[in-house]
Amino acid sequence: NGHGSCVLWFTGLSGSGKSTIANAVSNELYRQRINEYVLDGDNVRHGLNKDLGFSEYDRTENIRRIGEVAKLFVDSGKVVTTAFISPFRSDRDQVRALFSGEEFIEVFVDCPLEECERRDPKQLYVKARRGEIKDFTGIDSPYEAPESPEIAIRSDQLSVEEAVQHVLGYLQDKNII
Ligand code: GGZ
Repeated sequence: NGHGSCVLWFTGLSGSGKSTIANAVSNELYRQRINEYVLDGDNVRHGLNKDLGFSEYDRTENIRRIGEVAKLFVDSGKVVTTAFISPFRSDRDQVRALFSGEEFIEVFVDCPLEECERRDPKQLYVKARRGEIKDFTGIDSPYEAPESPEIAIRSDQLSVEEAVQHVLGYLQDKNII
């Protein structure tokens, strides 16, 4: 297992491309025989965190638990990729504090709200605008963008492939992979 361990903590709006890019990074790491794992809504919000919704308290607890799980995986030697909106700066900073200096890599998937709304793959923004979903991030619940993320990706300007190369290049520069 000749590589370092870290968490790639993706953050960004719904529809920004977090999950798509995180999963593409994961596939490339796997192809390179790197011991990796992805935490996302599919395997966390439906299981460990199925008691949580989208209130401010619940989101903070969601992120706290995911941070602790990510720490366990990093301690076991993995490269962990997480894909959650994680809208609150203080929550992300609390997770960062669980890790040593170079282990926590914040990846800001930066996409203008207008573009996320244009994409609206699950029609959630339409529903939020109509008031059918309350506390929707970017509409009536805040998103606090990272101030100094290790990696920033303008997902409306880069292809998924380019985004993946950006992340992999960072890991190579830091001698993690
Ligand atoms: C934001 C919501 C909401 C509300 C349901 N606000 O695009 P998606 O569908 O697949 O991703 C969103 C996902 C966000 O869950 P996270 O665990 O990443 O959020 S957080 O980090 O803030 O805890 C969206 C769906 O859940 N979803 N209701 N009100 N996103």
